[in-house]
Amino acid sequence: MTTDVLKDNYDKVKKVAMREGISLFGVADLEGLESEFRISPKNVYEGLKYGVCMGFHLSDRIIEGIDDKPTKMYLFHYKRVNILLDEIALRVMAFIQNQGYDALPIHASQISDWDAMVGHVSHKMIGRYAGLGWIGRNILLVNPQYGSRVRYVSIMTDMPLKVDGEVPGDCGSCRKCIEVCPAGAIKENPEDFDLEACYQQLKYFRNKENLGQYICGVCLKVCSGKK
Ligand code: B12
Ligand code: SF4
Ligand code: SF4
Repeated sequence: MTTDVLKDNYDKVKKVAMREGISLFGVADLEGLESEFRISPKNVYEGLKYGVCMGFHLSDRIIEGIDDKPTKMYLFHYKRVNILLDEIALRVMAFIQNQGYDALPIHASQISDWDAMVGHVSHKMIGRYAGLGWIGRNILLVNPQYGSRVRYVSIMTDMPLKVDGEVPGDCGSCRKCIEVCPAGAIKENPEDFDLEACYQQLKYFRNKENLGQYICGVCLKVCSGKK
């Protein structure tokens, strides 16, 4: 496969995604990451070597409205953005299939295993290898431009594409999210993140604030990227 074909395919898929309103687009090489997929049977993902990750920059105005807990406006926004991302993924998937290749959409926010609290494939992992950002102290994917205020969706495909690859970046001296997290879940190192504390806080918000969803948004608000 020549680099021209890879770039041409990449440009075509990116154009479709951007036309649909996507803010961030990147492609990851998924070879060697199969152990991270929680999809069965295996033939569903076999041979899909490329991961297309697409991000939607959330409304800064809505995020700015969050103080120490999620707002109703954030709840509605969260739901609509998930629907939009899933629809965009379907359109991009259809485009790829119409070109004669296979494409597997990974839904924006589906939990496939509630006990393990995981989805089929991690968008943060694909996004990281697609050059869209780094894993921050809040363990979210932090994009240099939009910070953590981005929601993602991914597509796995066998369409040969130019790969972006991981780009360097880290939180540096920033510690804003550590200070504001109501659960005290965020630590100096992402590896020490207290997932159980975060989950219990989201459960509290879901019940006490009558949201019906595990959302928070406090660590998104302070992680706004460079402007
Ligand atoms: C289940 C889930 C949750 C669970 C717990 C998740 C968990 N186990 O970590 C709960 C309910 C607690 C939760 C909370 C939140 N979530 Co959530 N969640 C998910 C979901 C559906 C699945 C995540 C999953 O499979 N995790 C399993 C672990 C293994 O993977 P991971 O943590 O995603 O990624 C790690 C590994 O891949 C590893 N890694 C990275 N690269 C590599 C490479 C190799 C080789 C290896 C081995 C590992 C590795 O590091 C990553 C970061 O720690 C995803 C959607 C998706 N499909 O990705 C959204 C998602 C992660 N959530 C998201 C968000 C925004 C939130 C909340 C802010 C809630 C809200 N919307 O207000 C909080 C934030 C909490 C926090 N600080 O992380 C966004 C993150 C966007 C971003 N900018 O990063 C996602 C991607 C949804 C989306 N469509 O955008 N979530
Ligand atoms: S708020 Fe600062 S420390 Fe926290 S994840 Fe974002 S950049 Fe990193
Ligand atoms: S989602 Fe809320 S509770 Fe969880 S780490 Fe972020 S600020 Fe803390």
